[in-house]
Amino acid sequence: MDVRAAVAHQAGQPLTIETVQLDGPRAGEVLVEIKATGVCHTDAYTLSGRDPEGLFPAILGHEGAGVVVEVGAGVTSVKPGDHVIPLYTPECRQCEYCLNPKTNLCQAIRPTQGKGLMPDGTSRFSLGGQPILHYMGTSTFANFTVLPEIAVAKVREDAPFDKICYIGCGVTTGIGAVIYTAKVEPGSKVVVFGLGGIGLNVIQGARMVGADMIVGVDVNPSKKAMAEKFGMTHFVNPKEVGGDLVNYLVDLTKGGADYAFECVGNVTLMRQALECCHKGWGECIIIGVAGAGEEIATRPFQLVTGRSWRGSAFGGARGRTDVPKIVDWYMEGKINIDDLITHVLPLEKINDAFELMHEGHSIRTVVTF
Ligand code: NAD
Ligand code: AHE
Ligand code: ZN
Repeated sequence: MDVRAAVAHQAGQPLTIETVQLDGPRAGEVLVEIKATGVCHTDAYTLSGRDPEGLFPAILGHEGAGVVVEVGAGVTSVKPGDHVIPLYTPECRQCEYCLNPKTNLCQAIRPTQGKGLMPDGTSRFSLGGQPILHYMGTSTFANFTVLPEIAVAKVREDAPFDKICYIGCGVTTGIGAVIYTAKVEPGSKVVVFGLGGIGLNVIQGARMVGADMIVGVDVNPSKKAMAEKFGMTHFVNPKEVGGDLVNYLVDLTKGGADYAFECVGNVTLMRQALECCHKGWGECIIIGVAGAGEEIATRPFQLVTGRSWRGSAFGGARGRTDVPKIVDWYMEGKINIDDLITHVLPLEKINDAFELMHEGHSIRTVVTF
């Protein structure tokens, strides 16, 4: 079938809106009509050429929501008409990883997903007879996409696509990092580096679990008001801190953070986020994605003395199990998504979403089809 997609032909070039061909779902796959998709910083990161796994030409996008149109042979968990959120972290419920409660990183299809292919090693998208690659197993910058059955979460049908698409990445990543990865306790002191689409959800999660002090760190002061609305108690602009940022944060938190979250993807901040943690127990959660070749460093003494670095992908959430619950939280008014969606654009204007992000004008832009 013909589908309308934003194609990334080359790193560093704008996306182009084109009609591409999409093959139907094969065994174990589902065809989904994408109704809305968010634009996450990770899409911009891959488009920039800094992603070691970035492949072109590809259809980016991993924060979508839509309706199942057709299912391939053997698909039992969803049917045409079901509302779904695509999952870049699938949940097969059978692999060694899914069976281990310590991780959400299902590896059932990770090798082919990282190569921009479906699990059978081929692409469903093509243009002029040449394959176009999938991205993160989701490719939501197209009005139809094909996904493995294990990579869709079935959600309630009264939830609006243009809001719940954000649960496909940013909301789950931020709130999940607090509740599933860090398991932040009530009364905690939390420091959040980066008050964008992820960091604001970390703040919202920290407030939900009853953190006492929620410090937000961002170089863009225009993020302050929104962060306060979501629960930030103290704002720090590193450009306005006279001396050393780590010392400043340790003083502010009277000894250091119980939990610090890096939501930017900057290795210098990853070090500062670790070092502002409390001696003996402070945990630094790395959410931000750093560019090819970049590495983190600290004095090993920081770890010897009880601070730890951990990472979180998709907030530690198991998509088919946890995403429907997060949609319920939204519908029950327990979490706020609406205020974080600052812009809504048609697919034809998707490049503006990247521009708004780079200029620091948006939190989340949602593209509707
Ligand atoms: P964003 O662009 O919306 O937000 C980034 C924020 O960081 C902005 O507010 C910006 O002003 C701030 N910032 C930039 N440089 C800074 C600095 N030196 N000091 C303090 N603040 C600074 O991006 P986002 O969509 O929130 O994504 C954030 C990061 O999280 C990206 O690296 C993205 O790739 C990553 N991410 C990871 C996961 C995961 O599962 N681990 C999921 C989604 C996104
Ligand atoms: N391809 C990059 C890594 C990108 C990355 O870390 N992705 C996160 C999700 S970001 C969503 O916005 C993730 O889930 N990682 C786990 C995984 O298996 O990809 C690189 O450095 O190669
Ligand atoms: Zn994302």
